[in-house]
Amino acid sequence: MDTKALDAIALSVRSLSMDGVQAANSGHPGLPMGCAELGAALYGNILKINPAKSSWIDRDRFILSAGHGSMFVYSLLHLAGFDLPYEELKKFRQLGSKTPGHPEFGYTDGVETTTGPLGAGFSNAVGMAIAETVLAEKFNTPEHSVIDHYTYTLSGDGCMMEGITSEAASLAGHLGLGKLIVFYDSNEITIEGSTDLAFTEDVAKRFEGYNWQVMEGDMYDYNGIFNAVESAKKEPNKPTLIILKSIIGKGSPNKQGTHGVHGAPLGEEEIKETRKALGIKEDDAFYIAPEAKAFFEERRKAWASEYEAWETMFKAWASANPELKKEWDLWMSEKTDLSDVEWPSYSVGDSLATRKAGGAALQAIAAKVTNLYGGSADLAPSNVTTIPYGDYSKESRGGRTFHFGVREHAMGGVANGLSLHGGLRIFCATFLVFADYMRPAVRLASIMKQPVTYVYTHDSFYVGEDGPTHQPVETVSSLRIIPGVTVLRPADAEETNLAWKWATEKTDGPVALALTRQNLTVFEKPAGWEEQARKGAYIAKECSGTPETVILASGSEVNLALDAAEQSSKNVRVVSVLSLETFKQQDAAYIKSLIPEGARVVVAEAGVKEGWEGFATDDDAILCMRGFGESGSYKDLAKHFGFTPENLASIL
Ligand SMILES: Cc1ncc(C[n+]2csc(CCOP(=O)(O)OP(=O)(O)O)c2C)c(N)n1
Ligand SMILES: [Mg+2]
Repeated sequence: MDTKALDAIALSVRSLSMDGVQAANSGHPGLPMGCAELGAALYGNILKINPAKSSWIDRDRFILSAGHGSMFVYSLLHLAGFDLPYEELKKFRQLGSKTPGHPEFGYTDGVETTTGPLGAGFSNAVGMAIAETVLAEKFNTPEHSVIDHYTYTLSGDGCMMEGITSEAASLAGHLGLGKLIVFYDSNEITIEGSTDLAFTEDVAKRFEGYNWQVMEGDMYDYNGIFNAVESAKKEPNKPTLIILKSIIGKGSPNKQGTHGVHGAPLGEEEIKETRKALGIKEDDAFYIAPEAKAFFEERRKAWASEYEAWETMFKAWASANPELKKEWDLWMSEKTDLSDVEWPSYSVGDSLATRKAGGAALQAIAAKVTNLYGGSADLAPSNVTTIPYGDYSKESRGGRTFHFGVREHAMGGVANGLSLHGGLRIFCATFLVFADYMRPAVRLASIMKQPVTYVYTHDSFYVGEDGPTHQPVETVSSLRIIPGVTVLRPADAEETNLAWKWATEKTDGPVALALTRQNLTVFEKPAGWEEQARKGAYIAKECSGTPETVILASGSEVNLALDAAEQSSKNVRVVSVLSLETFKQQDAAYIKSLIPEGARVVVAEAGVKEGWEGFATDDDAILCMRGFGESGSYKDLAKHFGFTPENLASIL
């Protein structure tokens, strides 16, 4: 171990970080300065990466869960030789730079996931560690281990306080993810001051309770860190938490150890003092120690040869296992081939819940798309999401059904990590009303353009007796307003096939499926409806003559609209809106082809009206929910809330 070189790296991280934050006049110098030695140890010695091939599938993953300390990763990625030029460090937090305020997946070479919402990165790391075990189980042979890497993350006090971390840690411990190694930057400082204000629990005991291996050490003791990592690697059955006592902002003579250095520039004066204390010339901004540069020049050669050795092994594996290699190529390709899927088929008049139809579509896809994995937050029987390829567990890494437990937020974060890792297509499931428990993760999936599919069943007051807590009212609308989230609310089993197809073909963002608990009747559709439905909406039932009224309905309300149209004496066209947001993005001509000028427009959806107002002729023309649900049989509730053909017909 070359501690002199590591010290030079740590010094450079401190210098680059404090100067980056100072230049931006905003940001967080405390974490990068406080954890600089760990950064040096990680990028200097521990991580198996190849900056020249940053997408190498078998690289170790490093995730800065405490995303506010972003200059930590930027400094290290630059030093290590990722595609992050020196000039970018000087443009920290500027529009268009590769050094945004928090690490953003897809913007910066070497950044594995978007972090900032505390705890999110931790949950992503759990997902990545699971993905590693899945791919290793699938592709490794006794002769060749083509997948064999670790997942590391750095979490702070904030991450440790967040509930998502507890959920994800509990799951990771249960699953015995031995190749997950978490460093905890225990500086006992958060924004408001000392952690004594709000956080005095024994984190070590907590994680031991989760069935983790826990070690404690000093952030500034390289040997201690290396030994801890070695011990972590020797424990294949438990994830490891390495708690490192540290000093926030270490190196700043007057501010270190205080919350003042958490999220504010040091200031010109203190930067001068700090440079003096660190042995950097007074005006040497963005200083990089020559020893650090020289060290990484050598390190890159070592990384390159390690990578070449893997490639050679990979080629040998590929030629020895041509069938596996074929599957590998399928798994690793971004697009999913659905051409062989034997879709369940239905007849007009069939009556089944879209959750059931969803389950059938999922099974049909899973039979052909062998890298489709997923599960539910303990609601698989209700969500109808179990696929018949065994359970994923500590003992069985080959099972394709995850049991996330009752942990919706972590499920969302873990799903993101599974997807980000590469190689897998991921779905997860819960009741629609609990989508709110995982909303931050859905938002991050969208920001990161991850094609995760959310199966949200029990999508309205038709849930019935469980009452208002279980009856989504605002949930569909609130998912639709997250940019980049495609929300599909299919109206029958055939639309559900299309919805699953849509979700599985998507490569650039999450899809939420809103599915019913109650039965819906399969209705007759015009030729070519699928192509039109891809535009978000299509004419489900045409009337004779010019339509006087057009009903825009989604999901279960399409059946209702068809019945109401039948009862009405007017010329009524029924439009099924599978994806409201997609429909809104169509050109005026398409929208007009469905909603002719002059027609009365009535909207029916068993949710709040927000999102639909622009279409409806007036407020009286919207059949929606104007409050929360009630407990009762769904038939009684439908009457109570006016979701009857008679009532809808009365406003046409
Ligand atoms: C979910 C979430 N809540 C709040 C914040 C705002 N925030 C950013 S950093 C921080 C304190 C974090 O403390 P710690 O993790 O100990 O970081 P340190 O001060 O040690 O750098 C808070 C509350 C956030 N980023 N994410
Ligand atoms: Mg802290």
